[in-house]
Amino acid sequence: MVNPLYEQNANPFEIAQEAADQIAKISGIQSHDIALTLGSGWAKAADLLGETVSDIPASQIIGFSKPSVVGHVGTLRSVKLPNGKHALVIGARTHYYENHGVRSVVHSVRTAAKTGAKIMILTNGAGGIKRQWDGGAAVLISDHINLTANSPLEGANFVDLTDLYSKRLRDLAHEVDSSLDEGVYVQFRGPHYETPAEVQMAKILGGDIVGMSTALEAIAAREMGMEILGMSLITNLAAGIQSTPLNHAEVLEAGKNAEARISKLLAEIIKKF
Ligand code: 8IG
Repeated sequence: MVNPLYEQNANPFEIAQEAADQIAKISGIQSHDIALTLGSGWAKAADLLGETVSDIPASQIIGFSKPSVVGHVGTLRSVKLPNGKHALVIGARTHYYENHGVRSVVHSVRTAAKTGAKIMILTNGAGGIKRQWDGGAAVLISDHINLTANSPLEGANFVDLTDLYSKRLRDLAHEVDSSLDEGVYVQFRGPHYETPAEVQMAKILGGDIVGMSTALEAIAAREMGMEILGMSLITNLAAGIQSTPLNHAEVLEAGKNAEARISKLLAEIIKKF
């Protein structure tokens, strides 16, 4: 079936509502409180959060496409947290570089909002511009620079992005781990990694982290009125900051090594919400 989001005249919010209705029906959970997108290196967090009520292949839900990247899982999981709240764990991220359009990129976030989620946690694996982040550091995203030259918003919708990455939620994260650094996330289009010159550009612009996701999703989440927490796992130093070439296998390996630690951290942070 062709993804209905590709139809020029489709209403992406209606399709997100339909997706949310399907999730409610399959999981039996009428409303979720928070949602998490788990990027590279963060997948284990899903198992630590609480009791899995339902694990739904994303391909069963309208508007979701199959993941195209090894290391990205493709399910939507409804988890009951120890405090009784319900979390929707999104293991199915569509990246901008897949060329399915921005509507597909942010469909999961819009769907999460339609399930009732008021808090959106966006995680990713990313490159670090700060040398001290070598070795699997988890970093809170304080702001972003969107270098995709695109927006998930359609029409004259002038959404405010001041405090896009909630100070309140970052403060709660710091209550769990006061040593957590913060940084500005720069979304590049990908899928190629940056040249060293582009990394220097990002640094001069005020960036600390380079990645290929999250910024467009955060904008869509804010449009939906959600409060956003962003976290990057620095799996590699950005090109030119580290002396050796980047490769995807090493990135996955670094993610795996950090996975248990950062997943536990995320689970602890969520308990505060
Ligand atoms: I993991 O160095 C991961 N994702 N753009 N640059 C960009 N994305 C990334 C990187 C990186 N590492």
